[in-house]
Amino acid sequence: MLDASGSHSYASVVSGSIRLASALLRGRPSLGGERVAILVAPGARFVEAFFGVLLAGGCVVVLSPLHPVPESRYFCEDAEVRLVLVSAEHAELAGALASICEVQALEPLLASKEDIGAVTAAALSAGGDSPAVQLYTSGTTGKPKGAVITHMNLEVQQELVGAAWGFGPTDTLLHALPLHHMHGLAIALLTALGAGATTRLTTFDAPAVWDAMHDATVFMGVPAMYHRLFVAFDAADEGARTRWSTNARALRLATSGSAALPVTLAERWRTITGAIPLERFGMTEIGVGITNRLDGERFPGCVGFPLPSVETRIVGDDGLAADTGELWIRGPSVFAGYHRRDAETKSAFADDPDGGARWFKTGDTVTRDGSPDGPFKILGRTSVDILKSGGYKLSALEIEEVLREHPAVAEVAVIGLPDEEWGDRVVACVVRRETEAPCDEAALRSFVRERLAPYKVPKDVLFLAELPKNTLGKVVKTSLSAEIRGRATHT
Ligand code: MLC
Ligand code: AMP
Repeated sequence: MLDASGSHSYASVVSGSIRLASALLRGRPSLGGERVAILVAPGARFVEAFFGVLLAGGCVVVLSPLHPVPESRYFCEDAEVRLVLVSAEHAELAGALASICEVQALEPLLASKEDIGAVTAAALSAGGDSPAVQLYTSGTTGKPKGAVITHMNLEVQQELVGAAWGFGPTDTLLHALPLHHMHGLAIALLTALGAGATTRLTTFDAPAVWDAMHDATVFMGVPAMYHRLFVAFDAADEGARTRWSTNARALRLATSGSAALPVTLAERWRTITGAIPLERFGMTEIGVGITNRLDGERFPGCVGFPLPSVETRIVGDDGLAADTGELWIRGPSVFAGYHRRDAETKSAFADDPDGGARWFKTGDTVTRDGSPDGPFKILGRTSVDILKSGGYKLSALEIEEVLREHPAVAEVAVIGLPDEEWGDRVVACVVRRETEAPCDEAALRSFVRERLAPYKVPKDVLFLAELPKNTLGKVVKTSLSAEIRGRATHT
């Protein structure tokens, strides 16, 4: 493993994890699925913290420094976290969580004494269907939900994705994805670790990523990263462009996921490297479900074919199988459910009409390109309230809820407008309350920024006299989007 502090062997990372697990157990047989939050910068210490909690029988909740305190508090409270492990660089951030849970510095625990016997017993009692990770994902009900991912889910993912993409010990994965989501954590990091590959963990910076490709074999990104790479490429001098394209051509694999990769971006990558990125479809709740083939034809604008053991069904509005409709998925990589949200877990699944295992309803509208056996094509979300900005799933309702707390906001509707850089550009349409002192776009954006991650802050706030509503008084977001897009084309 390569990080800002240097190179770390598997043996040293495993040993750090065992020392942490020994310290966490403190004489207990196992943490028994207890949620332990980690707030650690990308690097070997993150991996030690992650596996240390798992080895002790705990379930990891990954916190991010991107989240302001109210959001991190929400994750800890919702997950019933009792302990947060924090690395030195984030000590100040974690201080604010000390009133709701115990906060411990990670580094001294990583230096504890190894108790192999206790750790082995705890690790053996975990695994299978016990919870390994709780990842927060936005839904159609306001606040993010904790998706409980089991050890078995992770194992299956690691094996399926590793095999499908030909991962092995000679690979070096260039990893610049955030670690608090499925893509960075499991699809990228765990796949590489499972295959015994080298992982270079870093934060995303386009020129640095182009440079770091020189000793990598695999790069995984979201479309917004490819967009940024091209912006940096166009701004670079001839020498850098030649070097960067040589680096990128030498990669054996570049993948894209978490949002639709516009064909223009795919083709731009082809111009620079000779091939389009390998696009695949995934979700927090299922990991990667569908992927273009490593060695087969890659279909621009399509996400390919289900991985082995992943079963799919396309379902129309009438609940019957259809050519175009909602994608349902089932298989061993599908998550266990949302933490302490039985009703939402129940409504996320559908019974099988033939009496088989239940299906997970993805909320994505899909079809198969060309023929019923053709590659899957994602056509969009079934709900207008779920947005994808730069690969992050956002709930329009969560952002609206926050804006509604502002005294000058009488009504608000958050929509996603198509955007080359972000996929969905988050726009808040606000009707101001007449009685309050006037408030402007900057004030509302900073109001949201204090409460939610920066990537959830609306890029634009538009002040309108009224919002279009149906006869039941509900805002018609499709009309609102059309109206705003119409305005943009006429100005
Ligand atoms: C950053 N900003 C964003 C944003 N990322 N705004 C909207 N959407 C985003 N995704 C904002 C910043 O807050 C800042 O705002 C401004 O844009 C410039 O920020 P930056 O510092 O230049 O951005 P950067 O940190 O470089 O982030 C860009 C990015 C990042 C593309 C690297 O968004 C990213 O890491 N995306 C990956 C998300 C991801 O991993 N999703 C996986 C979900 S799992 P301001 O106002 O302060 O200037 C999943 C399953 C699956 O989907 O299938 O994979
Ligand atoms: P998340 O909840 O953050 O895991 O996001 C999952 C969602 O990302 C899916 O339901 C899709 O809407 C979207 N998604 C992931 N991969 C792709 C892709 N290749 N093309 C289009 N949408 C995608």
